[in-house]
Amino acid sequence: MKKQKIKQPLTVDQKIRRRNFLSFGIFGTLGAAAYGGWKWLYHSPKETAGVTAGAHAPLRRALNKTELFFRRLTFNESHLVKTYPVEMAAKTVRHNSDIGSEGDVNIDEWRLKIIRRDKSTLNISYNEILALPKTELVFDFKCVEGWDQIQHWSGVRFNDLLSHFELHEETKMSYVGLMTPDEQYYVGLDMPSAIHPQTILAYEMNGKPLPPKHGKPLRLIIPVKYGIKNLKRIGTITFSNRRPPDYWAEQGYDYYSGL
Ligand SMILES: Nc1nc2c(c(=O)[nH]1)N[C@H]1C(S)=C(S)[C@@H](COP(=O)(O)O)O[C@H]1N2
Ligand SMILES: [Mo]
Repeated sequence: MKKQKIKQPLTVDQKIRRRNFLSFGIFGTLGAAAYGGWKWLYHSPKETAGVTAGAHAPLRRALNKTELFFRRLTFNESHLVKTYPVEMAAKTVRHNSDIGSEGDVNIDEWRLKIIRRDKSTLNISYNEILALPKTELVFDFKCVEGWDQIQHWSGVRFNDLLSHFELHEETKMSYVGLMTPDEQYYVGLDMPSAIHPQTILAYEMNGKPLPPKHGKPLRLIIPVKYGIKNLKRIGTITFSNRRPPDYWAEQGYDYYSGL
């Protein structure tokens, strides 16, 4: 008679060994895949330094897609940033870097230069800006370096300035570029953020004309963005359908820098 092999139920030890084998197999494979992916990204070419810099090209492609996704999902012109009663505004306003806005400036000689779509330019004096409708804003200013402060700014809403000077064709473009008079500091903004109702060209801080270190005579205040985009001492404004140069994006910071 042939001996029949009876299938025995697995012992506890066998079960454990089998499960260990399976888990190590699965985690090992996932780990190897993750390592392979990381190595691929690590060795992938860096993006060509231009408007943005410092990231590996595939990562930048992913970042750009993520930016568009969140812009479409979360940005809404009618959504306002939280504002505060004026008494809550800091009396001693924090100060950060002064690239392109060091020292003083002569207000009588200063002009805001706006380059229209057709390349013709507008040269606007300080007094012409003061004559436009005034908007006040008390909000929590946030710097990427990790500080924030409730501050009080006033000036002309950027959108009001655009309508006053009939820059309708320009608002149909995708981006706005701002530069200091010496072109040492420059930022690029997407049009929806630029024409947001709380984006202002400020000439006052705590009800007084801007001191030189806070952007005399005119600075950008854009609460939907981090501090880096709030350019001090505006010299020139341009419009384009391609992203304008941006000082910090060239150093590897996020181009959009939205909140
Ligand atoms: N011209 C110019 N504007 C600038 C900067 C700069 O270095 N130069 N720094 C930016 C940064 S990083 C921040 S946080 C704010 C700080 O503004 P404040 O100095 O008025 O606090 O200005 C922004 N605008
Ligand atoms: Mo900043």
